[in-house]
Amino acid sequence: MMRVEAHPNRVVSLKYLAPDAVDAYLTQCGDRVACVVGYGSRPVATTKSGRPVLWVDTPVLGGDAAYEVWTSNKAVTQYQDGLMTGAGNEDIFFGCLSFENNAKDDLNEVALRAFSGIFEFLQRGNYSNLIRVWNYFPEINAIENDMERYRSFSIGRHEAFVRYQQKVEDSPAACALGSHGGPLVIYFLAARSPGLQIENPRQISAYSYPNQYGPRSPTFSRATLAFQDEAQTLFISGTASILGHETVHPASVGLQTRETLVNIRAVIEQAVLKGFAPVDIASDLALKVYVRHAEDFAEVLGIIREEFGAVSELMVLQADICRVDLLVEIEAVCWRRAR
Ligand code: 3EB
Repeated sequence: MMRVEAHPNRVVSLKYLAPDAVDAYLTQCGDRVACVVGYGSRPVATTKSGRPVLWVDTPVLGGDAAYEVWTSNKAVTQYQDGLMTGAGNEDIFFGCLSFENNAKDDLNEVALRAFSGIFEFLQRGNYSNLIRVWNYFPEINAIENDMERYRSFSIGRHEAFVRYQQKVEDSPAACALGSHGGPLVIYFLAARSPGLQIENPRQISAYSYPNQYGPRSPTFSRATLAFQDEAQTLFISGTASILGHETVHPASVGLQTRETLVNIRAVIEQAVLKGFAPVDIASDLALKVYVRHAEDFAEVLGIIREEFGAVSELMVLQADICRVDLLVEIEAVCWRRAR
């Protein structure tokens, strides 16, 4: 079998793959595979070849299922401890957690437990810098015990940041989306070297949102610039049609998509001001797109192609977004332009 050479300048690389392509790619990457996440409505525990998969129950638009595969440019060692599985090497660690959210547990308790586990792991080990966190859980906009579940989640997450003395300004890049069922699923990237937090001048920092969006602000940065020199990688949080702290264009998925792409460009521009090399959108960008209503898929994709051209890595999921008036959210990873 042909081996896929590691991209020498990429500490982590990302591919979005259809189910029929994932096993060949995993074989080609061998011991450099650090994290495999699966999406779709029919959960699977492993790929066909037996590689464990962290499953997120969200429909894939343009396919039945899809896989997100993270590799490193150096071999990783697999890790398992209690509720966390993962893989890492001397530079990076990917961790995966799933928490059943029984009716008797408030989601804020579950989120507190989850993030406490993450911070304890980070403080014990060699990877003290949380770079990027992905959060998925069902019924994100549902009201439970008089509180929207996203807001409950934000309370528990915030409490963990306080207990483990994390400054909110150092929050990782993140996203939080509604799955169709299953547990609270969290996966994260941590690194040995610190990242640089990037904010968007068009938006108030999420950790400073006024409390009309919930009693505790979400703890995330707009982006994290990770790794040094040629390996610089920008992890852009879930980005939406928000200006200041307010949702704009609540009734138009097309305008929301355009505003979101302007916000993504603004975040990249801020990173460039802080020393990131300009990005070649066609070859150095991966986009993961969430649309609230599946029927908006074609319109959203059309606008992305119009604005950004043929993005090499792109996946579109149907998911609920954490504000009821948001119809689309887009996250991105940008690698430094090869010279
Ligand atoms: C926003 O900008 C849209 O709670 O982790 C984006 C990214 C959003 C991350 C999170 C929420 C989160 O506020 C929502």
